[in-house]
Amino acid sequence: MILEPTDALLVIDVQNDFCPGGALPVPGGDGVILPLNRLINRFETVIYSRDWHPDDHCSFSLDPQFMDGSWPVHCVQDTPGAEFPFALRVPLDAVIVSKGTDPNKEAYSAFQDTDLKNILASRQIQRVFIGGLALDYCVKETALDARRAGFEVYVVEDATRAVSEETGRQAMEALKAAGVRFCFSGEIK
Ligand code: VGL
Ligand code: ZN
Repeated sequence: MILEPTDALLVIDVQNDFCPGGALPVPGGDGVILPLNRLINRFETVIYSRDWHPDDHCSFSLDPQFMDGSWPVHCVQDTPGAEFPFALRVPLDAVIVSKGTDPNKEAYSAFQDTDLKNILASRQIQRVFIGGLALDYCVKETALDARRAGFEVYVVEDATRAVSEETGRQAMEALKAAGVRFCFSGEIK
């Protein structure tokens, strides 16, 4: 796959709390950083999303089940857990969209209540490549929304990880059924 100026890379929620040692660690979550760093240098358009919750967000549970609706406190605005890992390449002029800021609403997709669609439209983006965390939640919902918005969508398999194996498998099925394609970072030239 040869990159075009109308391609964008979406780096979804690569944040300390989703990496090992964080509040809601995704198994092997920090493994996405290396392939993403390589890709970040190659794309003209790179957009970062971050989970950016108020400290009373509705998804927070005192007895978290580590599934939809029941998460530990994570990615609270302006805390170290919400920051990008030091090892992740983030240019000074990076475009960052914040989501999950409404205390009463869960928001997995980076399109939900953000400017993402307008940002992509203003740059005439046609194809989006998506990596980051987690495959079974925010990457999945972002990819589905990107399809609904009419983009050609690739999830970069080696640049994403799932919270659980089971829901990760289900996510891949759902994505394939929606016309989302999968590729490896090494195939992107
Ligand atoms: C996410 C669980 C809770 C994600 C966000 O970014 O995939 N997962 N909040
Ligand atoms: Zn969250």
